[in-house]
Amino acid sequence: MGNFIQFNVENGIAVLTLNRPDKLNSFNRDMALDMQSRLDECRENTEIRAVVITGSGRAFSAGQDLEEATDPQGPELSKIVCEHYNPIVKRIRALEKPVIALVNGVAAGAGANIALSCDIVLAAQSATFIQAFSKIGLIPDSGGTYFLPRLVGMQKASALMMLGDKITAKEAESMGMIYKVVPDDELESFGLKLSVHLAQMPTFGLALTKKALNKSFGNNLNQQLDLEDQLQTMAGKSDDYKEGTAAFLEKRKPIFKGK
Ligand code: T3D
Repeated sequence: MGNFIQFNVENGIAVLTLNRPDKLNSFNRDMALDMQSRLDECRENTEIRAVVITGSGRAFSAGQDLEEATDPQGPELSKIVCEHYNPIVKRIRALEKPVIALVNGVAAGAGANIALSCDIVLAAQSATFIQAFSKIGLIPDSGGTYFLPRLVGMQKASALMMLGDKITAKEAESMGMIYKVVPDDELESFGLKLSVHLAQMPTFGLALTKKALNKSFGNNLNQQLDLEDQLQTMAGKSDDYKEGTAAFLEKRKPIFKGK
């Protein structure tokens, strides 16, 4: 494994830091494969109950490394999409733990859309988002055409994707693209505090919530009600549900184990 993803696990939180700062954390093949392995580790390690993705230096990620993409010896476009980005996005959506993106700077192309595939997106005030693909003649990938219209509606998504405009974190927050903007110097501490809070919540229930949301836009109401019934039955059998209700009735703080 390369060193393009810094990986730290502490207090039940895994922090994945995209780490090619001199290239604005743009993804080359090694970095994409490293990220996939680290996400697998997050899935397998039961100590990890929440996952944070952020960038080192001044960017979150500038998307695909365009030097690699245009290198005749490099991987071809279809390989980049199928072997680099699709497996990352699928892993983030399938991970039965909350994934929080801390967007510390510019998030462009695949970098922006990987952030949008996370469960909760926080951005520093100075961060920006760019659907950069149209500017170089590509179509948005990494799940962008799936997530963005669901987040901001078809009209805004079309304009952002066709024009490739740079938008501020505040604009992204106002249009519902991200959860919250945080002052630059508070992003890390605020993000970690939120992640610790999530990791101490009933994470089994959060995983089932994610499952329900993953299906939400594809199902009709009846299908979604059936799914809620099925998942609620599972949640109701969890130790966390027993603990949550017992703690409420005993007027004490619950201790959840994610089981
Ligand atoms: O095959 C495929 O491509 C399929 C996959 C597609 C997925 C995609 O993500 S397509 C979209 C790819 N990304 C972009 O088009 C964004 C390109 N970058 C930019 O537009 C700008 O760099 C930013 C708006 C992100 C930031 O601008 P700025 O002015 O703050 O920084 P800069 O000076 O442009 O970049 C700093 C350095 O990073 C610079 O290197 P240097 O000159 O200091 O050695 C620049 O070349 C490098 N860099 C930035 N983005 C990329 C990159 N190097 C390689 N690939 C990049 N994407």
